[in-house]
Order: sequence, then C-alpha cells, then structure tokens
Amino acid sequence: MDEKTAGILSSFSLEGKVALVTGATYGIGFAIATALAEAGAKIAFNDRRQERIKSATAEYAKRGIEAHGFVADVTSEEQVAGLIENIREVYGTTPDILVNNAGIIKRIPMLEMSAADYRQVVDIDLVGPFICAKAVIPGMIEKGHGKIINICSMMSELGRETIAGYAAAKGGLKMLTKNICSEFGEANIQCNGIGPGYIATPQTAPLRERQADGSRHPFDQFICAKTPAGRWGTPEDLMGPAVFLASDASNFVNGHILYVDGGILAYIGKQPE
Ligand code: NAP
Ligand code: GCO
Repeated sequence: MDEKTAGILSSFSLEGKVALVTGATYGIGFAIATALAEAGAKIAFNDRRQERIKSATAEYAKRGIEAHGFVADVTSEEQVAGLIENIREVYGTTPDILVNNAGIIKRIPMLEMSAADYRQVVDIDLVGPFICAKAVIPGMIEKGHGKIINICSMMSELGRETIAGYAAAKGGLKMLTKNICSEFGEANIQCNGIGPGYIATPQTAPLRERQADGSRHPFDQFICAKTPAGRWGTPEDLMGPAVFLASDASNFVNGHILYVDGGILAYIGKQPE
C-alpha cells in the first residue's frame, strides 16, 4: 500500500479508542462492535441478562476480540452510571465512542396498543439513548473529542401499520441526534445516526418466516420489491458505515442520519408482475 493510500485509511483507524455499543450481544450491535474492534477500538457492551453477556463474550473471543460486557438496562440511569464506571475500571478511561444500538419493537395495531406498551418502546428506543449519551458526554468533553452514533431507522422517516411506538421513538431519535450535534459540536463531539433499512436479525425474523405452505412471507416479498438491491440487508452491511462515523474520517459530519437501506427510501418499488 503506498503512503498516500495509507494516509487516508489511517483516518478510519480507531486505535486507542474505547467504544461502548449498547445491546451488542447479537444482531446489528454485535456486527457494529465487531467492526469497531477490527478498526482498532477496545469494546464494551451491555445487555439486560448475564447469560447473554457470557455467550456474547465467547462469540467475540472466537473472533479474536476481547470485549467486556456488563449487565445494564439502558432505561436505568443508575445502571448506566454503573456501566460507565465498570468501563473506566476495565479500560482506565470512559468511552470515546458510544453506539446507541439497544432497542425493541412491538408490532400491535395502534387501537390495541396499550399506553404501557407504547411507553416501553419509547423508553428503551428514545429515553435509553438520551440516558446513555448524558452518561458519556462529560468524559468526551474532558477528552476534547467524542463520537455518538444513534441507531435510527427508515422508520425515522416513514410510518407503517402496527409500529406507532417504534416509529415515534425512531423519529424522536433522529431529532435527539440533531440536538446533541447542536449542543456539543463546539466540544468536538460528533453525533450522527445510522438508519438501517430492513435488516435480517432476530428483530425482523417474524417478517421473514416461511408460511405454512413453504412460501415466502408476504412482507419478505414486499421488502425485496421495495429495495433496489432486491434483498434484505445484513448486519455486516452496517459495519463500514459505523467505522466511518466512529472515526476521524467523519470529523466534519455532524447531525447527519446515514441511511444504510439498499436504496429503499429512494425507490417507489418494483411493479408487481
Ligand atoms: P435485536 O436483534 O432485537 O437486538 C436488540 C438488542 O438490544 C438485544 O441485544 C437486546 O438485548 C438489547 N436490548 C433491548 N432492550 C434493552 C435494554 N432495555 N437495555 C439493554 N439492552 C437492551 O435488534 P436488531 O435488529 O439487532 O436492532 C438493533 C438496533 O437497530 C435497534 O435499535 C433497532 O431498532 C435498530 N434497527 C433494526 C433494524 C432491523 O431491520 N433489524 C432496522 C433499523 C433499525 P435482550 O436480549 O436483553 O433483549
Ligand atoms: C418493522 C421492522 C422495521 C425494522 C426497521 C426498518 O416491523 O417494520 O421491524 O421497523 O426494524 O426499523 O428500518
């Protein structure tokens, strides 16, 4: 590799950085944490269940990644404060990078959705990222740099039946991203979002499962017709964009939602045959 190429690629390096990826025991979070580790970052992650932490730690180790996981619910300010202290104890410093990935979805027709269901989705998907960002920003200000990546969604832009709480939360997360950008840009903290399209993970498994007659799920066919790439995304499709937004290569990108959706937001969809 010649010096010029090595020069620009070095701006994507995360050597010497500590990254916290929330909910990174599987799915998108696991892929993003793996990518950040491969770019040189030290990895911390959390989940609500110790058994998930244990299994994920083993999975990271299989990939040659020393990741430290801790039990913490992102909706608990106390548990998140404890998570940051755990990270400080293990790595001797607080996170340089935060990926707000932890999230849930409930698919319930709005008139059947209880306020409690709605609140739980908003609590985890929108209040959780607020709590985690508040917990890491003071350390980032002290360091003079920081990267916050909020995992938004194409539902930050579009609605669909049965996911009122999720779409409201992800729309709010888009605006929280812009607000953190506005409030902390002068502290050299960049806050951006990644808006995945439809990604094949446990969260979307119900939308892809084979029908009783062995045919593809109608929603599976619908998404592939709506996506120019003609396929579902994979967690691996998000790895490069996450490294870009976590690295010096994006130091003048702030308040931006990077849609990694195969073009679905740009496309009217393929005419049914
Ligand atoms: P997933 O497979 O359901 O994984 C979600 C992760 O978040 C799990 O590890 C889960 O742990 C954790 N989590 C949930 N609630 C938590 C809480 N209160 N505190 C701590 N951890 C918690 O989801 P995914 O598909 O990987 O999605 C990850 C993120 O991407 C989510 O924010 C999702 O909204 C977003 N997204 C997904 C898609 C997609 O198509 N898959 C597209 C756009 C955006 P538990 O095992 O404890 O539940
Ligand atoms: C759904 C899906 C989507 C994806 C994702 C799309 O039920 O519509 O779960 O919401 O999770 O957010 O970007």
